[in-house]
Amino acid sequence: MIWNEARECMSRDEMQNMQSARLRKLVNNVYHNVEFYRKKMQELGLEPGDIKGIEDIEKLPFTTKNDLRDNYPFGLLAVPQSQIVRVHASSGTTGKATVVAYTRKDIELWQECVARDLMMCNVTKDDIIQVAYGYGLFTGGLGLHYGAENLGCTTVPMSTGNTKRLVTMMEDFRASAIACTPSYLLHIAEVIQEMGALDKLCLKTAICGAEPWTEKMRLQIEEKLHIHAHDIYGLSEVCGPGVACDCEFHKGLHVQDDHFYAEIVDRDTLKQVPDGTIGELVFTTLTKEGMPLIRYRTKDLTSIDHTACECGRTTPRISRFKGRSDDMLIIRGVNVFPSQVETALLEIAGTTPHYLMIVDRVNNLDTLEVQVEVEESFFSDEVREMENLTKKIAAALQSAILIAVKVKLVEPRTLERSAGKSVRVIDKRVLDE
Ligand code: DLL
Repeated sequence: MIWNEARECMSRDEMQNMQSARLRKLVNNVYHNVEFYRKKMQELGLEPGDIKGIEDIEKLPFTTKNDLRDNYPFGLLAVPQSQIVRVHASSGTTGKATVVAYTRKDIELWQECVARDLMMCNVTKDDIIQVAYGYGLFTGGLGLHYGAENLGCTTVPMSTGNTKRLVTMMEDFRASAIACTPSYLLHIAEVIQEMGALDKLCLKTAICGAEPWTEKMRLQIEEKLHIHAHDIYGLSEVCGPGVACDCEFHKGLHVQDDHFYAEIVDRDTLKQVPDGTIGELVFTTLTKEGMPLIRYRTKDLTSIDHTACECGRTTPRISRFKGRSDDMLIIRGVNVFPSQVETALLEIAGTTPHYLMIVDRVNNLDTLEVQVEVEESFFSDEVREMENLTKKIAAALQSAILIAVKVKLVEPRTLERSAGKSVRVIDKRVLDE
């Protein structure tokens, strides 16, 4: 079953009963099969029988990325390695990769979650979908691929790179959906424009995720390509894409919470916060077999809403991501998120969503330069016009992030494009250390 009305439209009480039963089973399983969790629970004086239902989840210890690294590669398996049929890994910028391992049932569960998400985006078996996330250790390509096949879509494993060929095939195959990072889709849109292909395409839906993006950028993609764009979220540690996705109402991302139990906790106290309050997203994988995780701290910042959605689903919704707590820059003591810069830029006519923030330290003072690509028509020889635009952007950024910013306008298509996750920040302060 894919559109799982029984699960996605359950009453909260019914869902909590199911989650409680699953949590009890999970805790019992990890206590007996994963030494790391047994030790952590023993340190807290906890036994499996102390966890009676989902309301007891706060008693359980957290798991962090460092715990995964310390147990690299297979120290957190809850089953013998012979039952593992697939491994993925995310590289990370420091230290060892974090590895995730799946049993056959885990892969089936993952496929079902991605298929449910695609249905949320109104994708059906009649669609032809190009999967343009990277294939390989990254979960994006294979995750979307198996989910789309599970739904019955005609699935084209494009992977990334060779954007012209992608556009040609989009036209020739009459592809109606594409799955890729939002920044790559913006680049694809530029190539479509260069090739004069827009009117020849049948594209109607994009399923974008794997990196933070703003609602404004989503609307801009919809407008440029005349399509519906959806936000899909996931992380390899929990399974990959398919953990949450937004429906046609775009009022938050529905979490598949029969499998992934979401909590939002205060970043300092690590206590749960009420609905609507921003905090760190924490997941417990209720049904995974190979490498189940308890209270995994994602570092992603969002809030949760347990009210039913206009689409009829009762699954909780998490708000569009504000960023990651570790993406947050502290510049001259002020917290700055790249998403604030993106939102401010997209308000100003003539700018594009292609920008790069360069943070440096000169004479012990932090500096921020924001390079912004401007539209062709605005990049004129009129020095005064350019100066005015520069001043306007600097003022808008200063009021958005509360620190002075040096703005540098750059010509269209000069900032590097990425087919995977985009690079928005170069922090020279860190690199110099
Ligand atoms: O990025 C899985 C994925 C693939 C999601 C394709 C969606 C589509 P990781 O490489 O482990 O897995 O990176 C996970 O990426 O903790 C977030 O910080 C960020 N992220 C993922 N989706 C979104 C999104 C994949 N829709 C990390 N909005 C997560 C904002 C996202 N950030």
